[in-house]
Amino acid sequence: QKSVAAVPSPADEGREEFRRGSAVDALTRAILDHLYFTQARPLTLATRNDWYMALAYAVRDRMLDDWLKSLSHLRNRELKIVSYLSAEFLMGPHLGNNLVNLGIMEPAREALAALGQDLDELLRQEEEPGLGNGGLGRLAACYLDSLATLRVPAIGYGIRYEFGIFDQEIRDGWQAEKTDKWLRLGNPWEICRPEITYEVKVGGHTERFTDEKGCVRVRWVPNKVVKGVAYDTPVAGYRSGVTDLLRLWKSEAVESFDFQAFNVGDYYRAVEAKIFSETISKVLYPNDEPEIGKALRLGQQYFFVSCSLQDMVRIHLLRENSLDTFAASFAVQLNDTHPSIAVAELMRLLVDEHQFEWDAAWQITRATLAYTNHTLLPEALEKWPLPLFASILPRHLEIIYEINRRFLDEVRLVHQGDDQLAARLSIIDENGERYVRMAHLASVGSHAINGVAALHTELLKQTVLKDFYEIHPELFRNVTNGVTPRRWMVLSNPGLTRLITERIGDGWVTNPDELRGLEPFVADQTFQSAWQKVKRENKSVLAGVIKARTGIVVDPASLFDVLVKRIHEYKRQHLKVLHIITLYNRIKHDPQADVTPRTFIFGGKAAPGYFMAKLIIKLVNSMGEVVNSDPDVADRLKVVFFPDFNVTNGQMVYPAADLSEQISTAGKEASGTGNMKFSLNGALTIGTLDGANVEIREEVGAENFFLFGLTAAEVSDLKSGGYDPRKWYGEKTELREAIDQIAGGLFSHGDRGLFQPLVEHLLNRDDYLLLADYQAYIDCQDRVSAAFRDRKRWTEMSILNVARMGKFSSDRAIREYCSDIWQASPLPQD
Ligand code: Z57
Repeated sequence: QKSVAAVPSPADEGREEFRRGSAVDALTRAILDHLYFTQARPLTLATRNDWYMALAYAVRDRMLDDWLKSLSHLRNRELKIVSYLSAEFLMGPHLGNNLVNLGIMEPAREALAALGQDLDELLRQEEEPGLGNGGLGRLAACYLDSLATLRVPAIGYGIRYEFGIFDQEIRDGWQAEKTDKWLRLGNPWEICRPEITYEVKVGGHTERFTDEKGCVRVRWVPNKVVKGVAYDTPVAGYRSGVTDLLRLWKSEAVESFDFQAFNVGDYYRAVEAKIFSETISKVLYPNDEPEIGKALRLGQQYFFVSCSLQDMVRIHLLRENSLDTFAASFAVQLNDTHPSIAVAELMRLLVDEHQFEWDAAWQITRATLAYTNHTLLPEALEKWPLPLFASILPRHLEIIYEINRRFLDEVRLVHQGDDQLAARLSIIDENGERYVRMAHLASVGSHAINGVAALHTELLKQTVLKDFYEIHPELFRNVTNGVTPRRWMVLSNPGLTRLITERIGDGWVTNPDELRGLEPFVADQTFQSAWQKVKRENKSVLAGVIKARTGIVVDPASLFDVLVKRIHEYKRQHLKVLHIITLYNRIKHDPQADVTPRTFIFGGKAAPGYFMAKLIIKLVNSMGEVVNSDPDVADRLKVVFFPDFNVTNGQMVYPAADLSEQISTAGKEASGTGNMKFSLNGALTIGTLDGANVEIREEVGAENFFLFGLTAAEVSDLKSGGYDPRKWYGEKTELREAIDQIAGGLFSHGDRGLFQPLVEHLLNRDDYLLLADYQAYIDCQDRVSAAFRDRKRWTEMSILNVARMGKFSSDRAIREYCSDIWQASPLPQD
């Protein structure tokens, strides 16, 4: 092996050659070269990881042409850059996705086969970058895929956590958390940019001084300074010729700061400062809702926002010599309130560092920023205790006070005498202990505020942001979430992809409204059998994985009834448990009972500090043990808790589902995106009128969707009338029996204490109205069982679900953001 790495020549001739016939040869050569020159391994000693790395580098090389071309557009002042600020990017494994988007899956498979390697095995070798908790982080990843596919210049900015979301193990039925060491074997997809670094100040105090022009200015004297270093990952569009950028910041010590301390002999302090610096990007907070008062979390948010805005300022100044036109260069989207400190930081950069007048700076800030809200749960709205905020970001607190003063003055001018209104709108919560309300900061500092599903946006306007909506209705938009069909169909469900493409061509991958072209085949016998065969094969594959990971044997002919998502009481995993216990009891009461065989598959992580969520996991496993081992059940019901639900596992689960469980209390789930992944893969949904379920049902047709439960309006009426769960408990026999069994120790070897907190919660509070929705859910599940027995009808419904899901592509969502919020356009084709 003497040749240099076989990189496709940047010359067009080389790319054409590579894209056509000799792609396989070129890949073979490239893999061998990387094995030798990058991994420094002779063939005889190469491990599976060596092969994976060699392949990954060979694939990355093939992204460089488009990437470097796209990066050069960042300097083109005509093009607006979308900047997606997110504390989480749940990208999932890169290799498979890049092979799909570059269109080289088959050449890669062939090249490896000739080398005696199995592509699927190498795909499994990648440790996914789990830099997110759940829906919000995964949405950011889908949006990057769509931005690149739609040729929109974009940068995703976030944090390069050294440890992402923990790996979940199940021990004795309980969740155990294991540190996610995703960088252990190296990360071939990122490129460190040691020259792209910014300093970020922390703590200290502010001082006033008079500048050379005689103006009073503010100086922030921090007590710590840290450095952010850029790590870049290319994000290839689906055969679009554009590759966008994911730029994540790693925190490091600032050499100069260290050095000072070292000079005065304070070695220990210097090391301490280094440790503090490196702590900032150390670990992802594993909660799907905020922990208030965690200084490090605020430090993380400010750290990545400051690095990102400084980077945007640098890029803008490569295009223009003044920051006046900053808003024409960048559209900055705030993914929830986590990056909302950007409002104050952009003001600080403009006013303190670039000598802007307040009003001009404010105009630029609002024109640049827009805010997406992802939750209505009051406990999930971020707020920071004032003293904590002041100790970390003293200058920002002053700026926020000034923003707030001017904002409330305007409010008072228009709504004279309404002091209540001003107090409700204030960025500072003054009811008792004082807090900075981040959703208010984000709303005041943005030119657009959006919810993530139609119902969610309506409820936002009526509840958490009601006062903002009333004074500025023109700021509000809805952009219903979407997911990328590249990862969630083409990559994860090749069988279905092949079948669909045989019938209607492959245009649907970028234009999923073309899936409607499947409708003429709904009743077609041959097509139906092929459809069933694909689903059956996906179920068999999953059954194999379930056996390997849990030891439980499941029957691929049974109805795969799946509930996978973060564990949270509002998502009501325990309502599903009540359903399973009910079916179990029906069998126990009548061993001949006609129960449709089902496999119940649960998956999801609980926040490590969320006791009730962890208890729900234990309940699923304990109940499962009893049901699975009862001879009376005779394998008609099987309960599986699939450990460590993440993107990789999701790619196996969604394609194998018959039934998608979307059973949150109406009004609580902002959108949901798992609901879309299931339906796109031919699962039917049982769900409440919550989040995007409402729109999914509208699209697929009410007759192809199993609806149950209270509406959001009924939920709030019921609650305001004084909800008493005991009433339902008293009236519903099957419900009472199930709850009594949990309380009585049937699933805990007689221990009545174990699930008592859960039972007590249900009977005395039941915040999420499980008891009120129980009967409707059970009845609806009986309809599901009946429907599943009519195979032909079920298959038709499944096909229609896929055919009508086009709306839920993230491409559609991104087009809406581009036109309604960002005013951003695609790069012209070259
Ligand atoms: C998160 O994953 C979501 C909302 C949050 O406030 C936080 Br913090 C994390 C989720 C919503 O719960 C889903 O309903 C929604 O689909 C998703 O964000 C993406 O919008």
